[in-house]
Amino acid sequence: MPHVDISRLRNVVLAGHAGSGKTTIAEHLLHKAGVINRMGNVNDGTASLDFEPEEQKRQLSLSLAANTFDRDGNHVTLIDTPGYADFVGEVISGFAAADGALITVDASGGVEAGTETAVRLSRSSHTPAIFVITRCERENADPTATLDALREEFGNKIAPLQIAIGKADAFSGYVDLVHRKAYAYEDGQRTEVPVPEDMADEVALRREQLLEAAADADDEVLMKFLEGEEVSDQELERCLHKGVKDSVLAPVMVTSANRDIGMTAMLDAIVRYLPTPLEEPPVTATDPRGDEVEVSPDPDGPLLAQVFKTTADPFVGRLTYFRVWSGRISSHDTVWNAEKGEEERIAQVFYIKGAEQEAVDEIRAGEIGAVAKLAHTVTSDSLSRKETPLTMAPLVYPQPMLPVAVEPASKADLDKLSGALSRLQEEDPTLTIERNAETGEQLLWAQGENQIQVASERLERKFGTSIVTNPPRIPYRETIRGTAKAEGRHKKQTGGRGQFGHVWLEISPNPGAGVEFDTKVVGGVVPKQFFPGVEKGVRAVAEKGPVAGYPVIDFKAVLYDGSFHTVDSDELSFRLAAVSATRKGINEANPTLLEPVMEVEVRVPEQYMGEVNRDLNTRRGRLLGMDARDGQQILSAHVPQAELSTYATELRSITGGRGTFTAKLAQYEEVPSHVAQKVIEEHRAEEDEG
Ligand SMILES: Nc1nc2c(ncn2[C@@H]2O[C@H](COP(=O)(O)OP(=O)(O)OP(=O)(O)O)[C@@H](O)[C@H]2O)c(=O)[nH]1
Ligand SMILES: [Mg+2]
Repeated sequence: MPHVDISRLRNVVLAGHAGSGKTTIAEHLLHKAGVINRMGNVNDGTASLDFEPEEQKRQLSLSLAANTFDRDGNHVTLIDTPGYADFVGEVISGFAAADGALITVDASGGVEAGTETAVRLSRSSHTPAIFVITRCERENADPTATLDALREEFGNKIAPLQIAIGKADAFSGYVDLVHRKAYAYEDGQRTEVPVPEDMADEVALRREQLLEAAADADDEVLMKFLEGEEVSDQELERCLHKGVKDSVLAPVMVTSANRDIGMTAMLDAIVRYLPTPLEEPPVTATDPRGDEVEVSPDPDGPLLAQVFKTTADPFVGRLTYFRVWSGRISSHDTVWNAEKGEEERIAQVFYIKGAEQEAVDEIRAGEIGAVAKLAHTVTSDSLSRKETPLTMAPLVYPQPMLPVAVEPASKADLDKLSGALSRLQEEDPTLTIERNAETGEQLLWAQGENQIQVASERLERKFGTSIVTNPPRIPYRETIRGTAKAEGRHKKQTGGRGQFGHVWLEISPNPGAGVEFDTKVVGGVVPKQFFPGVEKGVRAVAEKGPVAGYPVIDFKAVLYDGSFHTVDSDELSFRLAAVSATRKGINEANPTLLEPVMEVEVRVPEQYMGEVNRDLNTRRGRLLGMDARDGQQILSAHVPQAELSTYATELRSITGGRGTFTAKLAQYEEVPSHVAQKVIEEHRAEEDEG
């Protein structure tokens, strides 16, 4: 594909609720433009942008994928993204690279959680959008009701560009409200027809809504509109383009990919209404002094590019997708990664063509490209020149809230595991990996269970590593509530020199002050040189408590009596004597099990409050307060960590994907006895096994 001028580029992200038809639309557009010879289908795993085996198996998208087609001399790059909430990171990446968005809305589903996410990202990334009502011919589809739902949710800036003729099985075409023309389809053939008479009122009402929204974008048109003067088609088109570009309005189109209705109109709308990179405001970057600089979309300006995706490609290895904002990156170039302070050698640069790449001489400002085998650069990094180092604000991905413990499935997998996990995380910045120092577990934090499932399949396919996952261990603690005195004696007589140590310890609570050791020995019954041995014994027991093997916190042990043998006593003997005394003492001092309790903040739309609250109650949660912020309700509560291990999944199902939460450790609290009993039994069972 030869380069075109920056004023002829469109970078368009497709986003919307899961299953609303994004990939199918992309397939139609690419096919119409002749980029793919055969029209693929999501349902039989042949869609060109759902090319990963994990996607084909599930018949849905899991990763962003891109391809470019030509429309009347304009290069339109489509970035298809997944709708499923676990993979929202891909949508964030897609928005970061695009100048405009197509937001799909299923005609029978209306405004769903995925729609809201797309709208939120379109706003936060200042990416203008066109809404596409999809699957209008399906049973129960109601495109006009969907339009109204959009207006209700997002207000008057939602501007109908078309309205549907018929709905569900009777859906047969649309009225173009800009040009006041109607189109009917038969067997995919579009013919212009008179506007159906019975739609006259509806057409008048919707055109009024369109004009009202458009007038907001342009004072001249506004005057005409208010004075009831005629607005010409061209004026309206110009005004709509301006309104979309400035995010003053968002047009709405109606389609059915299955009946091939509205696809050509969508091609026209992309080119006509969505902004070119040249129309985008300058991006803000930071220079090494920390000063902000505005960088304009100029192919001859200083280089500024940002990486929005990294993937492990089976053929070319690590593949980095980037968007050039200014300047250009050529094949065999050397660029500068200012975040890492490293030079990167560029091999061949490519255009992204679905699963494949097309070699090109350079990627220019406004274009999206890829390069293989970068050494230091990861997603979100900026690329510039060493003479003009610049960084853009990093992409912000949601914190993963669902932890699982990961173990290699076999000995052979053990060696490869940590390398494979870090490459996996490179591909998906919404996953994090953590080695929990206390439980010794390798934790994978994810957005949801599906992401974990997909991650495990990818580990196997791409990196040849099999894993098993388990709920993470809860880092319980033990402590004591009472006081006890306990004796420990270690004596061994073997052939020559024996072993002898004998101590009396007083064990008492030491709230909030950790483990402490002290001595109150009178008359040298235990000589000083054995004190360290005694202390080691106490601390060894504190590391692995007698109740369920968890660390014992907040107790004090005082050595106050004992005896020794001039020949046989040594440090080891006293250590062993102290171990036995400490264990006994703790067991007699009313030991208890403590659990980590998290401070949880849940954000949900008002209507889910009751249900979320009830659910928190069943998790032994204690409500701390409620608050309203940005139109959402915020609940804060103390909830034991043990009750939160699958909360990310449950909250999503309660709130239809609209709820989010954060959690941080608040304090340790006593475990209720029925729960404690279970933990102790599990510990015993493990001891028996091991
Ligand atoms: N009846 C009907 N079904 C459609 C239409 N467009 C897509 N579908 C079907 O809807 C399902 C989802 O379509 P996709 O294109 O995979 O939707 P998506 O938005 O890419 O889905 P995710 O990638 O999971 O977010 C598939 O079974 C499609 O065949 C349409 O116009 N009419
Ligand atoms: Mg898809």
